[in-house]
Amino acid sequence: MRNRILTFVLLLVACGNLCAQQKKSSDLLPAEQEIMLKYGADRLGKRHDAAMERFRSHRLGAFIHWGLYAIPGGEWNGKVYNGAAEWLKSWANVPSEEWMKLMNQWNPQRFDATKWARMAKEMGVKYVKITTKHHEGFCLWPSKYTKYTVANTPYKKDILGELVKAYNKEGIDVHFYFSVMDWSHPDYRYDIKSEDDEIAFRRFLEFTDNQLKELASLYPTVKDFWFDGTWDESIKKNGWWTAHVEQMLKEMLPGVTINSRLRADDYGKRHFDSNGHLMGDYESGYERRLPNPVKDLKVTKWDWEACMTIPENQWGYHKDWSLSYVKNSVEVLERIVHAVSMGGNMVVNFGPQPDGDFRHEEKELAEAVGRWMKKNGECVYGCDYAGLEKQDWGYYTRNGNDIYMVVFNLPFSKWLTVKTPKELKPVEAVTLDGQKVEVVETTNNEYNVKVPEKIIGDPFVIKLKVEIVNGSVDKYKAALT
Ligand code: FHN
Repeated sequence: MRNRILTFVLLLVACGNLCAQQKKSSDLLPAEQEIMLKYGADRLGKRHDAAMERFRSHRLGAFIHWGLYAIPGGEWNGKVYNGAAEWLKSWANVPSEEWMKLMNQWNPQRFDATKWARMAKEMGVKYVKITTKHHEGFCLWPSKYTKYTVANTPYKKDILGELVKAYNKEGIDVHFYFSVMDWSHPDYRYDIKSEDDEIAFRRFLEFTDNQLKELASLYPTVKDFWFDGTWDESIKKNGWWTAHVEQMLKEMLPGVTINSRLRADDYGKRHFDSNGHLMGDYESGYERRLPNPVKDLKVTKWDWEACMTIPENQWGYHKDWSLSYVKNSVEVLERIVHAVSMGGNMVVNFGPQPDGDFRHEEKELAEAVGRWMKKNGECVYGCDYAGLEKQDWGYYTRNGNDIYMVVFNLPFSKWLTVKTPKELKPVEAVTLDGQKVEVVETTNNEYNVKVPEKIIGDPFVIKLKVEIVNGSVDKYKAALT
């Protein structure tokens, strides 16, 4: 009998595991069917403290991918590789000892943290995510836990420290990108297949803890840790460690935010736990892609942040951008607004040159985005999902009773269709420089908003002031068909 009960219990557990693995992320189970997790989500729903509100209201950030990979810029032994430049070590199969010889060439004479911070300020970004250490293992700070750091290069200086200081001086928050996967570390394992692997990987996790604690104590103004390189089996089999890291950093730095990419639960399920709850503070799976503005409205239920490259897939500096499509500033702006319209943040990536300057295409793009943001930023900062049906002319964003219509596609009719939910009634429409715009009600809860006379080619914004009404005015009787 006892054996039968045991078998039954084991079957239940096995089924629980299987169901957990097969469930789609974000498919919530009814509460009574949820499985017990030690390392699942620590919270249900969004965080609403001041630090998280700050993260959310910023909406626009920049990413910096800077490491040794900037030196070869996608070329190794005369061969140019099309893939992401920061992965060159892997594309060209370069052993770590050889790759790390690039440290002898790390001497970015044109690097000026103050100029970087001014560029970010001009672009209108509210935070910058910096690669403290990418997969290659080279650290932009003088870590005492490895020899592969800026301190052991001809440049010697603490790049990360200089950047934190300069960005903070401009009022820009700094977020730390940190790759757990570290190609330079002898104890890193892609999977755990033996006891030796387990012992080595335990050492590796301790080393990683030390580096993280070091970063948190050397640079206590850091506002966010953005983990990457966390997809390997070795990490998925150590979900406990991912929960521990989140807790450790939150104890050291109250208010700090952590992305979902760090986390794996008891069953190795990532981002969303086996019960469908988001782990970490915001979802970070949207990389070089965005949720569909009609089909994926579920994302408005949690915080999320997307990141994008300017060329197709180059994060670190690649010397030849002609190898893939390069987005123009309007395409970048459209992605920024698209993210905000669905309640997300957008982070635009830059890959500085090995000399410490930015390539001219990046500078020009940052300037163009900045010009637009200066004029139109109020439809981005502090804005959220508006709750209106998407229209072909562009995107809605919302801040309280102000709904922003951000127009990217101009219709020939010169009328912009707006459909509101029953409880919302537009009371006024103006351009951001204050010109009044005509609004005509065409049928119940549907309006035509006139395109302003003077449109100068850029995507433009109409601010629709709305009031909340009880039920709709039934002016047009529904047809009896
Ligand atoms: O492999 C990296 C890649 O180089 C880059 O850092 C991006 C940024 O989101 N993350 C990884 C791929 O997901």
